[in-house]
Amino acid sequence: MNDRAVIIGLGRSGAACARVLAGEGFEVLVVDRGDDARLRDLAATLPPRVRTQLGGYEPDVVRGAAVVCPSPGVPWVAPELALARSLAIPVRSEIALVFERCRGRIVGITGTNGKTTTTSLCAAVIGRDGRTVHLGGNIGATMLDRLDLVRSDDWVVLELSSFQLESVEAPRCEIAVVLNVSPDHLDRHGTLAAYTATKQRVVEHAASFAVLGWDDPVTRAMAAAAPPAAQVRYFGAHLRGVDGATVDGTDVVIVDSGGAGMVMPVADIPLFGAHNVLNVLAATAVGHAAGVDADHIAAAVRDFTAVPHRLEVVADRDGVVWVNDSKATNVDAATRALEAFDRPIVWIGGGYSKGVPAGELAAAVVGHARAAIVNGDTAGELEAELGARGFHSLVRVADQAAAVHAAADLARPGDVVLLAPGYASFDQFKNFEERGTAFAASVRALPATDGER
Ligand code: UMA
Repeated sequence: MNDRAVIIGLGRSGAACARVLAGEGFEVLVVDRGDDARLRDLAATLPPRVRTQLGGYEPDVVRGAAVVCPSPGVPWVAPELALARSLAIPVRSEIALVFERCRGRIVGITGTNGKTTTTSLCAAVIGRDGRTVHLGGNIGATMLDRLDLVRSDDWVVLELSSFQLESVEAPRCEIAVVLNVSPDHLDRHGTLAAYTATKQRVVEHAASFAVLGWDDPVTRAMAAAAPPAAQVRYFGAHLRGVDGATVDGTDVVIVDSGGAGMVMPVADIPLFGAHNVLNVLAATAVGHAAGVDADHIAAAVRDFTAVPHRLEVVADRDGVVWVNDSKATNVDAATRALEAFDRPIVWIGGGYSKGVPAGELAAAVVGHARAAIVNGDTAGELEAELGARGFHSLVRVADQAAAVHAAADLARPGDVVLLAPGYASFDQFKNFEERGTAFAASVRALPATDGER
């Protein structure tokens, strides 16, 4: 029997595939276009049966393999994957293998923004009454290498990115959730329609429930794609005549068969911003669909703490609150962050462009920020767009470390300094986590003030 597995990309998911397939007796080859200390360290942790080849690979590396596993960062249309398909070699991503093999009850959460917070909230809500919950997916924790721990009555709560969904033909979730859709990853998916279709795939394969954002016309319309066996629930600030979770006056409520049941006061939600109220509504609708009662849902939300890099307060110095929203890697997320505060904002933004023009982000900055500090690859583009809108409280610096110093000079007591870049991090960092961690470190390293600024 041919027992060669070729894994493209030595990241978190590639390493998980390598460990699992080697454990099943495959001769595993992991290739990566990169070659650096991180990759070498990770390669050294893999089982002896796994060979690694760093620093590039031939387009026909898949030839002779029994299975090919691409990392999420490998475009689904990459030539090496096309070759595998033409040779009838199965192409299976880590997350596709999870869907094929998982015994548990899957809740799959996708959408452009709010995925990680909502996924974490859903896991907390479903686990609150004592059920076993496994949390993973795009959130950073691979699931394939933990499937042994999953029993059939356990819940598996997965954050699903468009990159991951692209690789799963039938993402069958017991509860499928699409939060919202706005332009992102157009460099990978080509068009907004293609990106939207990828997200809609979870709805098309929902087994029991589809939970959809009501306030976003794109996700609301996805109800038509749900199979007859799945019930549709919504979440949103203004539900009309449908079941789900919404706000009634000052309270989060569950609407079921037209009747409303109290969950908790909105004021008790321990997170910044109107978008986080929506995330809580989504988790409430999911919890209700999973059979969790309102008291347990409310208790889980009350005890929830912000996920790192998502409107995370990293310092409160001399009356200035420093907030890390490094996960705001697109216009929509950065706009929501800018809308989340009722105090003056010194905004830090700019980064690696994914092909979305800067105009809309500049307009949001003009609408909500007192001052802006731009840096990174898109600094020039942002400077031009902000200038064109008559916004001149603007400083352009080379990199994020310099931006933190500039912000310290500009900020006054009562301000928020908000890192919500609106772009990916790859111009200066490995990923958004590294960017957020570097931001927090730069803030902590600022010299102590003498109060005279
Ligand atoms: N690589 C190649 N050839 C390619 C593309 C990539 O060799 O054509 C190599 C890279 O050099 C890299 C390796 O592949 O060394 C791994 O790359 P990867 O970026 O696919 O990363 P993983 O570490 O496996 O992480 C992936 C997700 N990354 C992406 O989708 C880009 C992680 O999501 C996820 O947490 C992890 O699997 C576990 O499921 C991160 C992310 O940025 C958080 N996601 C995007 C987002 O949220 O916007 C979609």
